[in-house]
Amino acid sequence: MRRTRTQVGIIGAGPAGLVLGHLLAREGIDAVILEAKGREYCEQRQRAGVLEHDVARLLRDVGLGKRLDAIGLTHDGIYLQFAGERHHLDFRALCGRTVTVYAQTDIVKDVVADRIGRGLSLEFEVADLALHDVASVQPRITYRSADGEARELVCDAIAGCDGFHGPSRSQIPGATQKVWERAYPYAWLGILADVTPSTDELIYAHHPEGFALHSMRSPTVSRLYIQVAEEESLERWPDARVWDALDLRFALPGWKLERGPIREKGITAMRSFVSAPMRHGRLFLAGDAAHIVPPTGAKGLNLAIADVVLLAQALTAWLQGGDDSLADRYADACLARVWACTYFSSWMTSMLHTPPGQEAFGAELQLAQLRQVTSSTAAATALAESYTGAALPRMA
Ligand code: FAS
Ligand code: PHB
Repeated sequence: MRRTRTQVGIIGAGPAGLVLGHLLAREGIDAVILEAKGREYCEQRQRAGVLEHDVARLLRDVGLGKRLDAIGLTHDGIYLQFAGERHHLDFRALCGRTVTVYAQTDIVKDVVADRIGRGLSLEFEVADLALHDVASVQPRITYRSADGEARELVCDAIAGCDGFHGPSRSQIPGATQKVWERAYPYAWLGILADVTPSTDELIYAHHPEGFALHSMRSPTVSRLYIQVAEEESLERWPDARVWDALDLRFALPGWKLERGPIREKGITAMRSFVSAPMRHGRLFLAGDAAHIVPPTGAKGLNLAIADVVLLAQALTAWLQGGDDSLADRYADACLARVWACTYFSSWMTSMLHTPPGQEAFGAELQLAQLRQVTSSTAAATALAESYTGAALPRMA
């Protein structure tokens, strides 16, 4: 078994692992990123699409803004649609912040290209990865490299950025771990279509038949979602049925939804999930490895990046300056933001989705909430501040 060592072993090359590696490299901290999937899979996996105000600024500040500035779409707000009305919320006017439509796949491509270009360590298609002695002073990761060689990586610290289904969270001892979760009785069916978006900014639509979202990826590619049953299968949703459902849920006099070839279709379960603590010994969890939010608030990706901004600060102070006070505070500092985003995502989800068998009373409450958010400046400002995101955290 080939034994190597690094300061930080990072498991997972999603946004959390890649941005963490990038931030650590800027501080001169050595890290190795280990990813189970191939580069092309990671760069094509359709997920998030909206960056918070400060996340977009962070990416620019750390040298990852070139393509973001070239193809990212700055949006001043969103539309909320309900009961045959469509209202615009102007975030820039309400709170002075905007969001940027820039796909998670593009962030992954940017960081991977930058990391490989710098000759920094990033191993794809690793297998049989296991964590060892995470509470000791010399935590280790064993794995099989893409070419089949058995390897052992000795670390000063391990960052578990391996998503909801990765192995890191299970290293938190059951006696200390707390988990909070809520499953929603519906899912999202998402499509990527080669058609010009029929709107300038995102439309979140409440409808008795179910929620719909019109997003986009570029002036020629649309990204749309509809609420479907939680155990739904793609086979029951041929393209025409998807477009018909979107037409129904976005219908507005004088407005037309343009159709085009659907090049990708997928179903995402909806859940809220938080696990604590996000640290055990020298293992630190970040991103979906520790928490999941329903995508209605566009928070998952942004929360993952907020975690690693804190983690990079903590590991730099510790591994360079010997000050482990930030590392001690890491988990609690993350959880404050995790719960704020969990609340907002759950609130947006409950306000906009029609659960199976909803009573008329519940539908009227949703409409009253939507009318308040689109008529009260205070309520609209609260949504704008949460959607565009709080300032990225600094512990020092
Ligand atoms: P990720 O899951 O992105 O990355 C974890 C990485 O770890 C993966 O590449 C995985 O292959 C790797 N890994 C796992 N086990 C491993 C092992 N044993 N060894 C090595 N590597 C391992 N958020 C939004 O804001 N808007 C959306 O519209 C949206 N849509 C989503 C759709 C889907 C289907 C999913 C699953 C999530 C969606 N999200 C969305 C949330 C998503 O964007 C996450 O918040 C984001 O990917 C979190 O990034 P990471 O924490 O890096 O986790
Ligand atoms: C997307 O563009 O994929 C997207 C945008 C906003 C959301 C969820 C997904 O709330």
